[in-house]
Amino acid sequence: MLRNNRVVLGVIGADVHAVGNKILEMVLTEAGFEVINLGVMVSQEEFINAAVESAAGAIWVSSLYGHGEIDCRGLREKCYEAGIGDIHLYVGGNLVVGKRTFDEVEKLFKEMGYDRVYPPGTLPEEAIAHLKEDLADESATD
Ligand code: B12
Repeated sequence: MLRNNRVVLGVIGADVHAVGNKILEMVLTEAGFEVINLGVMVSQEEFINAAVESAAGAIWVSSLYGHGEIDCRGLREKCYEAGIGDIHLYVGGNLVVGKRTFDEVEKLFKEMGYDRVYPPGTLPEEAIAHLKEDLADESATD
């Protein structure tokens, strides 16, 4: 049994790329998750407030326009401050601009406290399988 099937979803910062967000909402919903979709141009505070209010098991952050490193930094710290430090934080999209390998990008975002980091072109189903594993592991240790 999964402890919690609620996922807060949104596109962080001043980013207006809306299509992937809609697709993620649809695929997560079809997979049986309850999605709290904050849409585009979402601040860190809005992610945190929605996760606290809904007692979500995970936050899925998208960043498509290249400013992910700035926009995403500090979200884990804000989770701790809000008392949800152990929530699963996933991030995906076009996270940085310039020539960096995905290994470098993944390392950077993991150091910022993200549990899972996805490159452009990731199929949502892949991340959904990870989410199911992560939430199932958690309920096994409850
Ligand atoms: C359409 C588009 C726009 C439209 C957006 C309209 C709208 N309201 O949606 C407009 C014209 C407004 C736009 C503007 C800009 N854009 Co634009 N845009 C695109 C374009 C052509 C398609 C985006 C799209 O819809 N893709 C289809 C969806 C289905 O894919 P997706 O968004 O990647 O999402 C999927 C995956 O990434 C993944 N995913 C996403 N998030 C997450 C999160 C998790 C947890 C997981 C598991 C998976 C996941 O799953 C999603 C579903 O399959 C892309 C190029 C491209 N081919 O991707 C550029 C692109 C994203 N844009 C880009 C840029 C630079 C900009 C601008 C900065 C341009 C400018 N100088 O003004 C502005 C930024 C405006 C802003 N404030 O956001 C760059 C980003 C570069 C980077 N980050 O490396 C791209 C890649 C173009 C390029 N090659 O340079 N853009």
